[in-house]
Amino acid sequence: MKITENALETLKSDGVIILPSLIARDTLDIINKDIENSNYLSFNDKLGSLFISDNQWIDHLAVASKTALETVLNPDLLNLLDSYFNEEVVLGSFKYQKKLIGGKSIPLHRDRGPGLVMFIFLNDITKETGSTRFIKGSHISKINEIKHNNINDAEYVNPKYYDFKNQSIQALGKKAGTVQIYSQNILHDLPYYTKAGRETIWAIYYPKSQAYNSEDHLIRIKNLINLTENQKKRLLISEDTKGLSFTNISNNITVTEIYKISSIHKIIYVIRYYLIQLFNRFK
Ligand SMILES: O=C(O)CCC(=O)C(=O)O
Ligand SMILES: [Fe+2]
Repeated sequence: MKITENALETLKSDGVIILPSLIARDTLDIINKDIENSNYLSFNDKLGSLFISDNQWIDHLAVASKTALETVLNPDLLNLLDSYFNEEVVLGSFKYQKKLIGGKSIPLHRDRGPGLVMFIFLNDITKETGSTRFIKGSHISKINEIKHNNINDAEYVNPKYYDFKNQSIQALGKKAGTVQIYSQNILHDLPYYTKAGRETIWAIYYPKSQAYNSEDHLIRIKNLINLTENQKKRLLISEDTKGLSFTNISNNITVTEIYKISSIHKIIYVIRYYLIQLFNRFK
C-alpha cells in the first residue's frame, strides 16, 4: 500500500482524499471472493447479509474477510489516520454495501461525528453506478443553512449555497481498489445514479478518546492470527464502550429485531432481492 507523502496535508485541508487504485488487484480478488462466499443467504441476521431498503449490507465484514480486515488495518494507513487525529484510531465500523437499485441520489449533508470514513471501491467508479461528491474544505467551514436536522441523522444543507463546479472532489473515473477517506464533517452528496451494482467497503475510524459509537466486530479468532498488537488494539476499546468484544455473539439481537422487520417483510425482501438480481442480469 503506497500512501502519498502529502496525503496528511491534503486530508487536513480538503477534508477528503482520493487514493486511486491503492488496493492491489490480487487483494481485491480475495476480498471479492470472501464476500461472495460469506453468509450470502443467511438473511437479515447479525452475522449475515442484510437487505435494508435499497442496499445489501454485510454489517460485520471482519467475520467474512480476514483480508479485508488486514487491509483496513494496514500499518501505513493507521499511521496516516493516527497522525490526522494526533491520537490512535480505532475501527468503529466495518461494513460492505452493494447498491441494489438505480435511479437514486442522496442530498447534500454532513454525517456528523468525530471520525473519518474510508470507502474502498470494489468496482470501477462511474457516473452511472454513483460516486460520492465532496465540497472541498467544508469540514472546517461554518454553515447556517441547515434544511433539516434530526437527532441521530445527518445534517442536510441547502445545495444552492455551494459551488460544485470549482469546489467539488469526486473519485469518478478511477478504478476498482480506489480508496476515499473523508471527515464525517465534510459536506457531501451522492449525485443521481442510474444503475445498481456499486460495491463498497465502509470503514469508520474514531480517535480512541471519542470512540463511543464503535461497534462490536464479532471477530473470528482465526482472522486475528496475522495481526500485530498495534493492529489488534484498534478493535478493542475500553470496558465502558458498550457491547464490545472480540467474539461476543452472546448478545443475540438480530437485525430483524433492530429494524423491526416482520416475517412477511423478510419474505418480500428476499423475493425482491432475487427479482432485482435477475432483472440486472438481463439489462
Ligand atoms: O454512498 C455514498 O457514496 C455516500 C453515502 C453517504 O454519504 C451516507 O450514507 O451518509
Ligand atoms: Fe454521508
